[in-house]
Amino acid sequence: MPARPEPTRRLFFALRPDETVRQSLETVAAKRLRKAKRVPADKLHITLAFPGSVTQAVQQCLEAGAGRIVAPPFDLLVDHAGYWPRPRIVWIGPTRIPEGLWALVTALRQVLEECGLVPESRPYQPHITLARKVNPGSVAGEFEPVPWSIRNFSLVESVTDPAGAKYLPLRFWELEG
Ligand code: 2AM
Repeated sequence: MPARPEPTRRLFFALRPDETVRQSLETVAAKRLRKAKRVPADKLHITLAFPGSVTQAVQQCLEAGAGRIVAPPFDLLVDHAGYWPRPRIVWIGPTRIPEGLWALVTALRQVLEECGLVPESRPYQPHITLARKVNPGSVAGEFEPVPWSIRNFSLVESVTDPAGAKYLPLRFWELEG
């Protein structure tokens, strides 16, 4: 009998806003995207690294690696909006990528590699997806920049059910230094 494939979980490392920042991001999204179906407020985040579907052993490796990261807290300013035509995504993000964010993303990419995952070849573009499958016409206007103090990072599981993907935060690690 063929061996059953090992169960996997779809994981990503992310920055998750606290309630105050979440409300500010949601206000921006509501103003910019009056008509489009928006990403729900509790799903707003910045992906740091994307392991994708992994086995339990790889997950353990990723968690151990994340726990060894030594990186300082940092601040960022979400002050820029963009549109990617191919996935038809509207997003917002920081114009300036702080040193601390580079350090964290570089460290996480290294952890993924150490755990045997294919290295990410695309340059890192921090973004908060506000809506998918929308037309460029729905992007309009300036917005009040949102300051965000990053004090920790999370491991999140994306679970797909008939109602769409749910994001379940599994663990978080404090930034210190
Ligand atoms: P998105 O915000 O641009 O959609 C869960 O799916 C999270 O992982 C989402 O934030 C999504 O980014 C990101 N993600 C999905 N597929 C990805 C991939 N192949 N590479 C990097 N990030 C990905």
